[in-house]
This record gives sequence, structure tokens and C-alpha cells, in this order.
Amino acid sequence: QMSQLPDAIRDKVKNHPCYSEEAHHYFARMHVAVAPACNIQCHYCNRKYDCSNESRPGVVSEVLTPEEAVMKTKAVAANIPQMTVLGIAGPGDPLANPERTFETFRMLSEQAPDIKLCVSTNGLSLPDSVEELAKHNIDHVTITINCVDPAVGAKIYPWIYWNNKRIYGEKAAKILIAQQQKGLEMLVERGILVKVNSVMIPGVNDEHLKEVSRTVKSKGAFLHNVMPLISESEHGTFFGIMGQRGPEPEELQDLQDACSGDMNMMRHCRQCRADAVGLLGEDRGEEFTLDKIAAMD
Ligand code: CLF
Ligand code: SF4
Repeated sequence: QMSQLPDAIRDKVKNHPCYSEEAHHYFARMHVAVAPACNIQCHYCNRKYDCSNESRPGVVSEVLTPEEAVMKTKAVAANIPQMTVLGIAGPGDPLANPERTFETFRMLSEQAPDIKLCVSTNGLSLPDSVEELAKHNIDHVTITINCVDPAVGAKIYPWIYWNNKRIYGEKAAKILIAQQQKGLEMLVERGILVKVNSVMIPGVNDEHLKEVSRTVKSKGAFLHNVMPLISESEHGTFFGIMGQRGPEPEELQDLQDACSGDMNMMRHCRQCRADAVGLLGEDRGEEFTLDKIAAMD
């Protein structure tokens, strides 16, 4: 599959464990949790936990300053030679914390230029950030797109924070969708690879995600990753809608199969924490807490 890609794209994905299924056996990623704030509310998010854009609800991530994030990245790179990608994926929205996120990227591109930089966002402020992302040579951007129809969106997003105001319902979803699609187009125009993550919520957007897949493909997204809603009662996931379940594994696979006629599907996502370290599915974050890093030198 990889051998069919144009050279320029193959170079961008061959060491990236999320963008290449083959690469994930050999290459590791790490996340630094530098982005605590968010500019929207997803029904499936509890801010006590990491961003469900990318992560499994669990224990709260330790929020790092950009300086601490750089220290941690260097310590991990020195100890895990397979670590090729540094991602910022939460615990809130990276682009809703532009100073912290871009300061981290700026320092890393100077101090550790061999590490690929990756970011995941809900997309609301993506159009305003594209230029800055391109400036830091970020080749991989993930947008979480759960809908292209505001009526569906209103069931997933109770509100967004936009131009210093809180906006609710379909009006909010319409703005979010427009920003996501515009951001996607702007990234593709600049040759930045875009992966789209979608959270499959049975009875809410499951059928609709086929249309999402076709839409993002037609705009040039490289990969589509449909992830299951993690609905564990102890996390009270999908607030406001009691009893919302996640999909069964077969339902998820059927939807991925249905989308795969039109689109490259990612099927090896492990729904990482916002502070995950190591190969996908492996979490070595405990080895690299700030006090352990301080004790290393
Ligand atoms: Fe992290 Fe996301 Fe970059 Fe990967 S994770 S910011 S693209 S480096 Fe990967 Fe983890 Fe799935 Fe994300 S397995 S949750 S898709
Ligand atoms: Fe939570 Fe992420 Fe949604 Fe923000 S974008 S509300 S952090 S799941």
C-alpha cells in the first residue's frame, strides 16, 4: 500500500506510527500535555479527563509548561530511539492554547529538528492557525470531524466559544463545521497531510459518518480514523444523554468497511492519552515524569 504513494507523501508517513500502519510496529510517538483550555464543548468530554479527540478517559494528564515539555521530549528521545513523532493533543484543544502550543513547537523545531511535529484539533480556530503551523514545518494535522450537518452537530456539541461569546445549538455547530472544512482545505492547499478523526456515536452520527468520509476525501484528507465512543459508566461519558452507549466492535468495523470503499481508513488507532509515550498501545509515561527526568542528569 505504501509503495503506491508518491515519494513526497511516502517520506512524510514512513516514520509516523499513526499515518502508516507499517510504521506503528517500529516507530513511537509521544504527546506533551501543554494545552489545558478548550473553545468548544463536546457532549462526550469531561474536562477532568484528557481530550477525547485523541484519548481514552482515565487519569488526568499532568499539564506541562512549554519548557517542561521540551525537557521531557529530549529525555524521551534520548531513551527511546524509536520515538520519531511529538504530538500535542490536549488535554484541551491545542489551537485554543496557541501561545503554549506554538512556543513548544518553536523550541522543538530549533532544539530537536529531527523530531516530526504533529497536532490534533477540533478545528474551530484552525483557519487562523494554518500559517503558523506551516511556519513550524508541521506536516501532520488531525481534525476531529464528527459531522458535516449542523442538525447532527447540535446533538454532539452543546456550545462553542466564538468571538468572545458562547453560541449554542445548530448555530454553533454550523460555525464549527464551516471552520473545520475551511481549515481542511487550507491545509491541503499547503501540502500538509490531514487525518480526520471521527467519534462514532451510535444513533447520533453513525450513519452520517459515511457522508463525512466522502466529504473529507473529496477535499483531500489523507486518512480517516473512525474511533468508538468510549462510554464507561464510571466516566459518565456523553453528558446530558443518559445511557448513551459506545459501538460494539462489529458495528465499528462495519462502518470502517463501508467507508473504506472511498477512503484510506486508519484501523490501528489506540486512542492515546494526551501524555502518552511509546509505541502505540504502550504507555511509558510513568518513566518520564518531571521528577524522574530531573533525576536523570
Ligand atoms: Fe499523536 Fe494523533 Fe499525532 Fe498520532 S496519536 S497527535 S496523529 S502522534 Fe494516533 Fe493515538 Fe490514534 Fe491519535 S494512535 S489517538 S491517531
Ligand atoms: Fe473535550 Fe476535546 Fe471536545 Fe474540547 S474538543 S470539549 S477537550 S473532547
